[in-house]
Amino acid sequence: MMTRTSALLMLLVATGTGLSADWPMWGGTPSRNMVSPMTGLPTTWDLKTGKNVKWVAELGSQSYGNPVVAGGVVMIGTNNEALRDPRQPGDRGVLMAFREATGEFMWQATFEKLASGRANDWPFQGIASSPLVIDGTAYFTSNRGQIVAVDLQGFHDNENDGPVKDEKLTGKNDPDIIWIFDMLEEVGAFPHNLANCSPVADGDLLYCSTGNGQDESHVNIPSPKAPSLIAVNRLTGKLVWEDNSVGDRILHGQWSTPAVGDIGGVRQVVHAQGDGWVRGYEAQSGKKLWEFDTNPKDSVWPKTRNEVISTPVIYENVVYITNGQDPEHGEGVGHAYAIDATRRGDITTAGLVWHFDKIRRSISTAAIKDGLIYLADFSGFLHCLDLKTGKPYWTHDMFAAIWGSPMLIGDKIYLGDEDGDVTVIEHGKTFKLVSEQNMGSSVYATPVPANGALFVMNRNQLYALAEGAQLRK
Ligand SMILES: [Ca+2]
Ligand SMILES: [Ca+2]
Repeated sequence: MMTRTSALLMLLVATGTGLSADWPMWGGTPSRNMVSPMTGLPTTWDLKTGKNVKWVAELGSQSYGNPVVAGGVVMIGTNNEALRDPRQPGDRGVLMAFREATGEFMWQATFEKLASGRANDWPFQGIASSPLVIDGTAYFTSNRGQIVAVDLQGFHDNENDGPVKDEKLTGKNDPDIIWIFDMLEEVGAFPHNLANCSPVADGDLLYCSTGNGQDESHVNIPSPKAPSLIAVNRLTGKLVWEDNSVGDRILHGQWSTPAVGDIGGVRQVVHAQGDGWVRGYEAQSGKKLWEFDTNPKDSVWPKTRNEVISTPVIYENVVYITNGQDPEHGEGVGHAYAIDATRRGDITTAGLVWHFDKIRRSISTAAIKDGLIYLADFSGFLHCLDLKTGKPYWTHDMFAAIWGSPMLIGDKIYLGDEDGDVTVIEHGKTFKLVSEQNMGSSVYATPVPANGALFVMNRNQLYALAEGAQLRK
């Protein structure tokens, strides 16, 4: 059980300088700020010669579940096209676990596609959730709209952990399930195309977006009474609270992931929802505290009104968020906001700190450090703004769509794009390019640092990069 003290200790360890720190969730910490104090990571590497490449692991053909690293294990979400077990054939969502030190495959959890098809579970998209790891348990969302808790060590510890003991497959390569919470059965969620939430926790409560949305008609919402956000006890897998402030106003789907932080002395869970609003809740009770509309009132879906896919970032009582649309919808106008989340009620006007409207549609999450905020958009631009005013210092054109987020590690920003380039940029008010490497196929994921290595995923491979490493060919 994680007490506040151990949570604080974990935070101190995670934010300590040097090389030793896991990356146990999307964003590294519950505030989701895409920064790490780690130093000594490579700024150049060469996939052809193997320079600074520690290992490479083969994934499925499409991989959208960003890597997390904890307890010596790296986990990613992908599909089943790199078939590792002939007993589990066909299109499936797959969570794969590898040894952090060597890249050796440890175990996988596979999930058959939902019978309802692409309305709820799009073909070949795999698992698009990043696990949250606490005390040796990994929590993630499957393609079937389930929150799944698994033992990080699987059956490698020779123990069947958790209330679930009747797993059919209990080999070393199989998942040790702790519990499963089915959001379709338990709260009536109807995920549009794919449930993808990367969970976050406060104490014993685990928070997850249900992904509830429209059906294939893009007009009808089959489950308007289903919640957007739920809190589940992470030890028992039982529902604690739920909120449905959106009702039948869902524009499309709900693919944003919640963040947790102390705001004005109140522990809050912050979640961007299907009507394009961001909402803050008292984390333990679920009491709604505030809400903020990320769209101008005269905007019209889908031309100018956006949904929110990026993750809110909590930093010194302010919430930073960009809006945008499903990549399938292409490019368009976007918005970025700084929101004073100490306010209460509808704070669209009263809580506005700044609004940046030179950004295009964005599905990327912010990186914040030293009074600067980095925001990327789907049109391929990386913006560096003043954190307090939202005034731009510089903009860099990547010349390809950006799906992932800028990751600020030490004083270097790492950012991937659809062309497969990972660009490294100096942190600061003046733009300075450090290097650019191509990863061979689209980099939809965000590069993440852990324990002296950089983990970069392309569509079908996961690379561990480290200064001085040499991959033998
Ligand atoms: Ca076990
Ligand atoms: Ca078990």
